[in-house]
Amino acid sequence: MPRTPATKQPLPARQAAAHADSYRGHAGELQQQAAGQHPVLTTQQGIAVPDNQNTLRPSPHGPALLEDFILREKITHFDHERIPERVVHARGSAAHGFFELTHSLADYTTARVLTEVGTRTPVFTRFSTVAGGAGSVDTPRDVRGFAVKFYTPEGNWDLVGNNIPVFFIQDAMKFPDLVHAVKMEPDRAFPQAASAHDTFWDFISLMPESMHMVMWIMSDRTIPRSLRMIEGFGVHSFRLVNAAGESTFVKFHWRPKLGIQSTVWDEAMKLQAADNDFHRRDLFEAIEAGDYPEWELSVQLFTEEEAGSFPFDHLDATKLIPEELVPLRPIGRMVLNRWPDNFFAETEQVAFCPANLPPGIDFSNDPLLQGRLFSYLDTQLLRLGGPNFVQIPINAPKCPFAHNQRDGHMQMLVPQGRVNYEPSSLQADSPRASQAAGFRHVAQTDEGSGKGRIRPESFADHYSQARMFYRSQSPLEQAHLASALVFELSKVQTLHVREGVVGHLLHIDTELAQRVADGLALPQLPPAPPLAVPVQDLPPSPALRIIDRMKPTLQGRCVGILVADGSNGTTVANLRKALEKAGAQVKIVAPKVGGALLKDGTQLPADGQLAGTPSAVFDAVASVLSPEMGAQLAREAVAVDWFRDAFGHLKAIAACKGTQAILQAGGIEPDAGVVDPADAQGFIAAAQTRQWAREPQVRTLA
Ligand code: HDE
Repeated sequence: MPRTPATKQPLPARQAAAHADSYRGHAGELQQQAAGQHPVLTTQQGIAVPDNQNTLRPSPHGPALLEDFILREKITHFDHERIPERVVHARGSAAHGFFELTHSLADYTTARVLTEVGTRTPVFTRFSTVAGGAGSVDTPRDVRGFAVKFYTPEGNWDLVGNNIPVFFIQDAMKFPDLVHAVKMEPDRAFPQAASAHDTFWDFISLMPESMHMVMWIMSDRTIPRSLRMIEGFGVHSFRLVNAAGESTFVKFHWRPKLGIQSTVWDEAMKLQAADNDFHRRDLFEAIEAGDYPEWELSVQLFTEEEAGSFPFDHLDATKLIPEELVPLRPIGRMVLNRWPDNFFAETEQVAFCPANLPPGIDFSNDPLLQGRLFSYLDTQLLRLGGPNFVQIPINAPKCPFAHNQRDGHMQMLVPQGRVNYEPSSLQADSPRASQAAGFRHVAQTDEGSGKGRIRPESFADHYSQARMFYRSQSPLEQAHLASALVFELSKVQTLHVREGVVGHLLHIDTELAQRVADGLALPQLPPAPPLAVPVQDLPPSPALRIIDRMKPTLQGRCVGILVADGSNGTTVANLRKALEKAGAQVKIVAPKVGGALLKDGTQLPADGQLAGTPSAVFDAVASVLSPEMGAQLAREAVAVDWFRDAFGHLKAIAACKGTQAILQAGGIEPDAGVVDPADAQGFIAAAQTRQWAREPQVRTLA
């Protein structure tokens, strides 16, 4: 007999049953709240479950019985719920939608997705950060993955890009080293989701080809405000192939309809604390509200001869082709209009691969792309457990398919017939290869000089485009970039690594190098590393800026209005109406989540509690407070921070008279971006952009 502690006397059998029932009954009552016809809960084998709350045991305090197949099945399945996360791009958010072609590329390609104007091709698009694990935050300084799976009538096309048009390295051979260097350090397992540490910058300081990418990652591009406001790039040159077999090089660009917008660095850091899921929530809420994010797809097309005249190699993924050199041609739009039904089944299990191309699109010889063609399938075999992952609904093509691949782990299909090989003569409907419909590889001649671990000489210029990028930025963006380098290198403990990076900057721009050296308090400028080829002064490309390209609109933006007991309801209602009319989403913030008792005696519910809803989550803020509540909140650090941060993050503020005490407590000297909430139009005009003119007042622009 099992011993029972004195305080736990065994209950008589009937009493124990009643106890279990009452527990079930309680859970049942809670479940009653969800209306509807509930199906009977079953095991995976379809056996109805009599009780989903209590383990099978021989007596009320007896051990669990091994016989309890319901418990064992439930726990075993749970134990196996996790699969390996992606080695890079582990944290992501995705949505369903469509791609609609607006301009045919029939002169250049046979791919139906790029020739049938007006056709809507279903897509699934996943955005990701690169370095952090699946449970890391949404807003670190990091590249964003921008991967689109087009379910075309000729098979899946995966355009697996990033929000930056270039990459760190020129050859796939270096990728594992790059990723090891940027991920958390192996002996200490930190930092998570951050490049600001020794191993990353050590690698970078020894990798001159990464300098162009370094300019991009230190720019505001890597701290986006919203995934709906990022660009996307296919990065590599691909080829389009037309019916005559002629090929044209192509680069793919996604441009967000809402314009590009980033945060400022202090805001990005505060967002990390405020909401780990800031970007995921933003995308979810926009889609739920029917405010569907949209991007325009454009192409840059160029011939082999034109490529030969560029002052860089178009097969080198550390180089971009300036829009001023090869203009962008818009060809279609992508709209994301449906959140996945299930995160794991879709967002986690989706498997993108740059090798998935329909006939009419082909690869180029970019050595980085060539390595990627191998890597994605290989990693997915491990991550998704075997060769049948294409049968998972999110990965399966939506066009007819027929092949002789059989068996393997988790085979979900039930192939019919005797024939699973080719050539064969026994079955009339067994699949056959087709020259006419099949994928066409562009015939290329490459005389070559023989086998070897070779890098072309045309890949040797590592600094000219880095210089072009830096010099194309506005003065504020240059200052942000310099500050980002100072921030990152200040987290690097090894002096020679800091110096090594500054040495490279000398080849990009001496003033930038000096700024960073000053920011790090280096006693003198370190030497620049030797140059393989001279740095060219390429013409600046204004299209590379982002500050000028934020759209002056409240569409897609969110404004927080702070209220408290005694607030004037009419002012709040008028402001809200005007903001919503201008396209903004409005959220009410109050000291208590139940809301505020307004001056007119009505209760205004809040969307967020002040302490848990910092101003960093909004694009602009307003407050309507009575003088008494203003004075009271001026003594609350969280209220003072609300305004001080909004001001420091260059946001428009609509502050009523009652709020003045809080502004004073925060040391805020109102400027043109601080208006009265009664002036709704003035506030809307100010909220459509950031208050860039304020920036020199709130931080030192090194
Ligand atoms: Fe990736 N990359 N990558 N990458 N990549 C992966 O594939 C790899 C590169 C990109 O939302 C992995 O299924 C190599 C460039 C995105 O699921 C892996 C090289 C670009 C995603 C892999 C690169 C990308 C990945 C990890 C250098 C922009 C996430 C899990 C040769 C053009 C896709 C997986 C998603 C994911 C390998 C470089 C974009 C390990 C070897 C350049 C957006 O296979």
